[in-house]
Amino acid sequence: MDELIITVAPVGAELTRREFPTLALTPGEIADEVYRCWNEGASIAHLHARTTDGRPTQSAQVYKEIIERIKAKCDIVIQVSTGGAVDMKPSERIEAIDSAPEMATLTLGTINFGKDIFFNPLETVEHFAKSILEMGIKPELEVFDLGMVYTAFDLIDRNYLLPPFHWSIMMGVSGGVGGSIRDLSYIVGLLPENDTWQVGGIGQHQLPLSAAAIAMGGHVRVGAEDNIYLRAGEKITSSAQLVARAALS
Ligand code: KMH
Ligand code: ZN
Repeated sequence: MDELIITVAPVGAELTRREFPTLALTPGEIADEVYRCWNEGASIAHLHARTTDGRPTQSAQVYKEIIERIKAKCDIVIQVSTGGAVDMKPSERIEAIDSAPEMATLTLGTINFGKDIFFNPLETVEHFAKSILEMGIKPELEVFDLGMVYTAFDLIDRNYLLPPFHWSIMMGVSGGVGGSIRDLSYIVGLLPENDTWQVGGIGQHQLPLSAAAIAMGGHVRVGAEDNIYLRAGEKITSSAQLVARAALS
């Protein structure tokens, strides 16, 4: 079995301090939180940036500052979000890759996202894929539903994406694929055998899907962006707790 890759997503765009009082917001706080997660076994940091008043931002300058502070502490692989927040224009979302990360997310289609719409029409996906490729950044193929896998295959056929491929199967978003093992197995069954993949379960799906992914030879994404509970009724104070639990496997 290959070594487990744990991606940590400690910030997100939607989470607030009202729900999660210890949420890291400033570059210094985010770097400290990522360092805690790295110490527990995380090897990729999926980052979102925030303004000084806590709103999501895709400013390359803010990402650069976060990345600089993280790299001063550890060599965790940096992955920036190109998903940003649902109310952002594509031109704003893609700015994040100018911060020179090692990886960036590439969401492969549009979904209802709770009450919002996470808008990713084909021309946006193509534009993001091309920009990521031209910058020499590794995309993470982010699928929230089955159709997005086929969109990725189409982009692979048309050379918008180059191997090796790393997939992120995000499960349990309201509007996307559910959180069942049956759905996970079906999607994983579609992926070429030598590709790597991780699962990111939302909320209560995080723990069982992580366990399933590990047992199936996949990798995991954990962190407050997706889930703020260690167990029913007990909130985490740091994403490092979720990383530590995944690393125990
Ligand atoms: N905040 C969501 C709308 C990503 O980072 O690539 C999108 C998201 C996905 O978080
Ligand atoms: Zn994200």
